[in-house]
Amino acid sequence: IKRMKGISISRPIIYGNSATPLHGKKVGDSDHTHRWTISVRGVNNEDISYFVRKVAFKLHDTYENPNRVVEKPPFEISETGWGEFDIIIKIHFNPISGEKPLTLYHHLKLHPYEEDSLGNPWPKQKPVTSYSYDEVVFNEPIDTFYTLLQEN
Ligand code: SLL
Repeated sequence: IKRMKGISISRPIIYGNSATPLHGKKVGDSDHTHRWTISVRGVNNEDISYFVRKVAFKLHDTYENPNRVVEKPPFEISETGWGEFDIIIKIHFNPISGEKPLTLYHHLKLHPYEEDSLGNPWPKQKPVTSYSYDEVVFNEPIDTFYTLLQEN
């Protein structure tokens, strides 16, 4: 294998969650109040599966099977629940990259601020969202991986 000395290449990703209230609709016999989705995706929903092999989401231990692994896009998990907590996101890259997995943290957000940006109360059906933008930087990438990144 040949690494590209002195070269860095990066790819943007967006990760985070959206959430909507259940408004009293019962999910089984649970006390869940919200439906939410946590996701890792490309900018403008660009397919990231050429460099992302799989994504592992570690949920709060109150969830059944809190370790959720998504092997193909969309890299997301949808659930219902009642509380906010930190989700550990582990991104595994295409094996040809030789890269170690990248760990990210996201605080699941269910509740809006009191008002929207115009000072109006948050509309009851408007999803609450919390997303972060990040650049995944590959330092001295393996040459074949570098080529793959550039071709996509
Ligand atoms: C804490 N913020 O840190 C709280 C934990 C956990 C949320 C919130 C349970 C889902 C289920 C759920 O919504 N957990 O019943 O499976 O202590």
